[in-house]
Formats: sequence, structure tokens, C-alpha cells
Amino acid sequence: MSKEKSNEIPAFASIQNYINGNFHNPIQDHWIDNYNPSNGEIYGQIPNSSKEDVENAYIAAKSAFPVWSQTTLEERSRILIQISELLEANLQRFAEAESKDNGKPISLAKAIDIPRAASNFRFFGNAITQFASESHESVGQQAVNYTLRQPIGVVGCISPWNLPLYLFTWKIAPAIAAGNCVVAKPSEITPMTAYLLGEICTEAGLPKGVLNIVHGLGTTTGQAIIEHQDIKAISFTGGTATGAHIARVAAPMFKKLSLELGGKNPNIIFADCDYEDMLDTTVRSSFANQGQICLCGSRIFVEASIYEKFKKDFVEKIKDLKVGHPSEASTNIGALVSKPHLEKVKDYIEIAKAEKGIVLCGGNQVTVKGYENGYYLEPTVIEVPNDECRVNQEEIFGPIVTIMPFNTEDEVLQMANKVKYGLSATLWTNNLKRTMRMSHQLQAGIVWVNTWMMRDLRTPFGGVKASGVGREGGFEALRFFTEAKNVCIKY
Ligand code: TXE
Repeated sequence: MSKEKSNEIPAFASIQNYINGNFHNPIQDHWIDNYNPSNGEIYGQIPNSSKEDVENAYIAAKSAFPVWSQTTLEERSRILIQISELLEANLQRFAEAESKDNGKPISLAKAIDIPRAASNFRFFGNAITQFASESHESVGQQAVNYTLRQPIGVVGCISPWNLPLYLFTWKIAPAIAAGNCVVAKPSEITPMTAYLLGEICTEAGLPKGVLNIVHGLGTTTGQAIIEHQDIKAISFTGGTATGAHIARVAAPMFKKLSLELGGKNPNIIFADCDYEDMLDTTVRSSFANQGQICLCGSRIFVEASIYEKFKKDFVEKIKDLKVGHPSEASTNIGALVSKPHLEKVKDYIEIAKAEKGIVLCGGNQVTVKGYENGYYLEPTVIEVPNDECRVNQEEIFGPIVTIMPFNTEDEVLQMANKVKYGLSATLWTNNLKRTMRMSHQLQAGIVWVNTWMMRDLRTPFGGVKASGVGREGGFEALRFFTEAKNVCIKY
């Protein structure tokens, strides 16, 4: 295990593609500026990789596949766990890079994002040694059937900016554990930790070409990956519109797809819940990572009998949250990821007002002393007049939540389900029968009861409706990254 490196990301950091175990400039020498959201300054450049770069990544992956797919599970597992350990040993360095690139508080990157990326490698390193397939004896026909789970070949992994390394590795780790070779693209807005991961993989002894990381815009680099005839599966997390586009491009080539898309998740609070626990968790589920998590509970529905009390207590707690520079330990809310995103989120505050929403707290851009050009916004709570207004229907993906009261279980269930998304839902109640009735009827891939974002990596993760198709996590991810083949032998 190597020692933690103390060197910071240089003030001006340019990064390269990681192809066949080496770092390369983009062939066409096209570059994109990388902004630091905490101060609005350009602090580096990243390749805008072309089709040729993606082709080189593909060739490296294809060449590595015959050996990697035949490498023993124990050896693959050992390397994945070694990557995990190196990530842990480099926690500080990775957390600083993530925070600088994304604007998230460093405390969050250190406590959640980077440890979770390390867990992804450790988890799938172990899971692959436990992954089994079924066999069936065809009684009376003197035959036995067994299922092989074979790696697909070269697969594509495309990830977003909100939890950069956490979501990037959530795809890469099961893909390589299952014996595939990968062409991966992180978000062009937050590429830094993916770049650093290349170094770690080399150090861990991952054979050349098993993981190839190309940087660039979705419309150039991402498009070249999804259009590639021989990249047989795509695992994507990002916006719903992009997911629909990928599905259209991939369909004629019969690519296997896993799409984890947007959410507009209900947080349903009944009067019989454990109030203090609910209140603290609701602050987190509303504003963690500046509200830029697809699982955030952005629509809060509160039973009418406790609505006024909740409103007062919640707003009081929100006013205590400190918006500040991501590197300061006391910061609760860091910077939003980019200027265009800040503008989009701010627009929703105006849309809410025009729709007769009442801003109960927040609503303003914040100027942080010394970082005046950073993308900071107050955590904002909007009381909405009805559940059909745009701020209650569209994914904002920022530090904005809506609240409104409800009277009955049926009424809130209807409102909760009346959006195009169906990723997650949170339910606060101590009534067992209601818990079961509601959990079974909520249109969501994940239902949390009396908690939020508690994750066990063995469980299936994904959404319904416009929140996507397919499931990640546990053996579901290993099933996605393998083809099932049935062998029938007559004896
Ligand atoms: O996502 P995009 P953006 C939501 C959120 C946000 C919106 C847009 O509402 O405001 O999506 O965010 C790559 N072919 N979520 O613009 O564009 C792109 O380069 C192949 C929810 O960042 O979907 C990046 O690597 N790839 C979400 C990735 O797709 C393409 C997290 C995601 O970018 C591509 C982030 C193309 N044609 C945003 N176009 C969640 N569910 O967690 C783009 N990409």
C-alpha cells in the first residue's frame, strides 16, 4: 500500500486521457476549460476527445479483453481490493480534488464520496467471488441445463458531475470485476478524480487496457462512445433527456443499456413519525451536496396536523446552515457545480414566485467573501399552492425544496405518484400497515422508511418511469455486465 500523497492539485491542472495504461493528449489537440465553482476561475484544461481517441481506447480495451476475461476471479478480486486500498490511502488528495472540481464541501467528499468510491471496488472485488448462476435438471428428459454468465466484451460507462468518483466507480468496478474491459467517460464538468484514478489503477497492477478513461463533452466524446458499433453495453447516469437520446442511438445496434436518470422524489411525513429524527434527516435529504443528488427528497408533503409546526422548525434549521467555501470545515452548503447550472436553479425560484409559490427562506445568490465569483445559492424552501406547479414537477437538482400539506393517505399517494419520475421515495411514519400499503404503491425504485439514503451495496438501485431502466448494485450490476448463456446437455 502506498503512502498518502500530500501534494495538492497544482493551481493550473491540465489532465490527459488514460488509454492502455498511459496518459495521452487528445489526438486533435482540442481542449475544454475546467472551472473551479468555488471562485468561478478556470483552473485547468481537459481533453475534448474525438472519435479517434475513443477508437484508441476501444482498441486498447479489445486487446486486453482475452486475457482479462480469463483472469481468475481471485486475481481480479485482489486487484480491485488493491485499488480500493490505494483510494483510501489517498483520501485527502482525492477529497481535495473532488471538492475543488465540484464545489461540494470537502467534509462531504472526505466522509462520503471518496470512501464510497473505495467501497465500490472492495464490494465488487468480493461480490465477483460469490456470483453464482443457476442450473436445472430437466427431470424425465435426462438433461441438465446450466447458465453461464460471460463478460460482454468492451463496455461503455458514462457518468455525471454530482457525485463524480462515487458514480464513475459504481459502474467501472462491477464492469471490470465481471471480466469486461471498459471505455469510460466522466462528466466534463468534474473530470479530476477520474483522471487521478488512472494513476491508482496502474499502481494497483490493473493490466493495461482493462480501464480506459477518455475525457470530453457529451456531444463529442460521449456521442462517439454510444455510437461505437462494438461497444456492446452502455451504463449511463445523468439527465433524462440524455438518457432518452442514448436509448434512441443504441436501439438499432441492440446495445444493452442501464440508464439511471433524474428524480423528483417525494418525502412524505406523517404526524406519527419520530419527529426530531425526521427533521434532522429531512434537512439532509433536502440539501446534501447542494441538493444535487438524484435521490434528494425535493418534494416534501406534510400531514396537515403538524404542517405549521414543521414549517417553523424546518425553516429555523435551514437558516442555521452555513453557505461557504467548500474547503472550510464549518461549511454545510458549498458551491453549485457550474454557472449555467446556478442560473437554471435560480430561474426556478422566479418560476415558483410566478406560480404563486411562497419563498419561506433562502431564494438568493450568496456572495462569499474572497470568492465573489463563486456559484453560491441559499438553501431555499418554497411553499407551493398545489402539487402540479412546475417547481413541484420538474427536476431542479439544486438547493430548493417545495413543501405542502396533505390530509389523507390516498391524497398524498396520488400526489407522490403524479410526476413523470420514479426514482426514490421517503416515508416517515410508525404505522406498520400504512408503511406497507404506501411502500407497495409508491411508484419508485427505492423506498426509504424512517431514513434516507441508507445504502447497502447488495441491494438493487434504479428507477421506474422517466427515472430510467435497469438496476445497478449487488448481483444486479454483475448480471447487467454479463450475458447469460444456457447450456443444455442431454445425458
Ligand atoms: O447531464 P447530462 P448534465 C440531471 C439534472 C441536471 C440535468 C443535466 O437535472 O440538471 O440532468 O445535467 C454525458 N452521448 N442530472 O447536463 O448532460 C455528459 O458528458 C453520450 C441527474 O450534466 O445528462 C456526462 O458525462 N454522453 C443526474 C453525462 O452524460 C453524453 C446527475 C451526464 O450529462 C451525451 C446529473 C451524449 N449525446 C444530472 N450528452 C442523476 N440522475 O444523478 C451528454 N453526455
